[in-house]
Amino acid sequence: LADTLRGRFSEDEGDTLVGEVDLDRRTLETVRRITILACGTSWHAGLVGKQLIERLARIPVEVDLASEFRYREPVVDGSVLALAISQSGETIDTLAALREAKRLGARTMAVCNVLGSAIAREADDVLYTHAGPEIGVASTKAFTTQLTALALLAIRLGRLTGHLDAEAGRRWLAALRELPTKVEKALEGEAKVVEVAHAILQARDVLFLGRGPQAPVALEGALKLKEISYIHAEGYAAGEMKHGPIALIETDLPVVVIATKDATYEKTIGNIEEVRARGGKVVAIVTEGDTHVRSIADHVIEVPDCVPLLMPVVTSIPLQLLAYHVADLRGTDVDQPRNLAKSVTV
Ligand code: F1P
Repeated sequence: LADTLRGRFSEDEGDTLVGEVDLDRRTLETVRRITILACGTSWHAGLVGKQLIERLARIPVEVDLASEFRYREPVVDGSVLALAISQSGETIDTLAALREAKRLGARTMAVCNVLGSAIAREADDVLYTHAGPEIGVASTKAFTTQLTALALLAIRLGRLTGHLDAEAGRRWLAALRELPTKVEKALEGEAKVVEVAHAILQARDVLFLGRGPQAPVALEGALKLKEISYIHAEGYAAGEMKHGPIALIETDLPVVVIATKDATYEKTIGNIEEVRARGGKVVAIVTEGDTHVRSIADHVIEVPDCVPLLMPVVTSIPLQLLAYHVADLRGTDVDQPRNLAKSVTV
């Protein structure tokens, strides 16, 4: 994280991405819409990126599954900025989607971790995450650094569109700079995560719920658990519960709810109560010091507070740790899960 953030600020302007992305006000005037293209974990990062860019820069963003992009007729032209997100920079579906967007006239940009990778080479601009090599197949630090890079991009876009003034830009940057310390603090909660891992070890299914910025984190928490522990897990935006998934809740089903303190807190408490009323076991990820959720959840994992739109960087830490410990206790190979490749190139 610290490497992602290093050297990207110009203090006076509250400006970001200095020397990385060649995107000026004039170029941006032609951009009416951003289309994010990504697969898997990177797609989840894109869903958070959409919320960041729309909030900070007021540019409409759509998030496409890169693996689907070629199979429809996307409305893309020179007014679109196609933003490919890929840890490896080699994912074939993301590369093909980027090429297709380029063919249709879009300006292109990539958020990649691997220097000189195919997607990084072919995009007009690259924002490297500098996360270092990912040892395991499942993306972990790639995800948190993608979120950080997308926040930097959103701040930059906000400054260019004029939606963020210099003071607001500085505040967002200050919040970003605090993230490495908050992540360290979240990692200190590992003992509690191990306890939860023991509690859900025998589960056949696990649900993950989150709202607003935490909805994509719920999807990511579920993906991590399936990828490395092979437990069936599903993530949902909490508001979707009553539209179907609530039928799945039965006695002892573990439901991981991200219930940190933001504007959606009260609504999410409502979901915890719905789960409890049906006998589900609630594992809540909460803001440090929250006593209310502690009184209604079966397990509570605390994380330090920060700006809600940056909070996914912090809340994803206990979920990654949970997947890791469950997998480790079940004896699966956490670095090389069955059937998965680090770069999906076919
Ligand atoms: C995309 C991805 C990863 C996942 C696994 C398979 O990779 O879906 O998110 O963890 O490695 O590929 P990338 O395009 O981000 O490299």
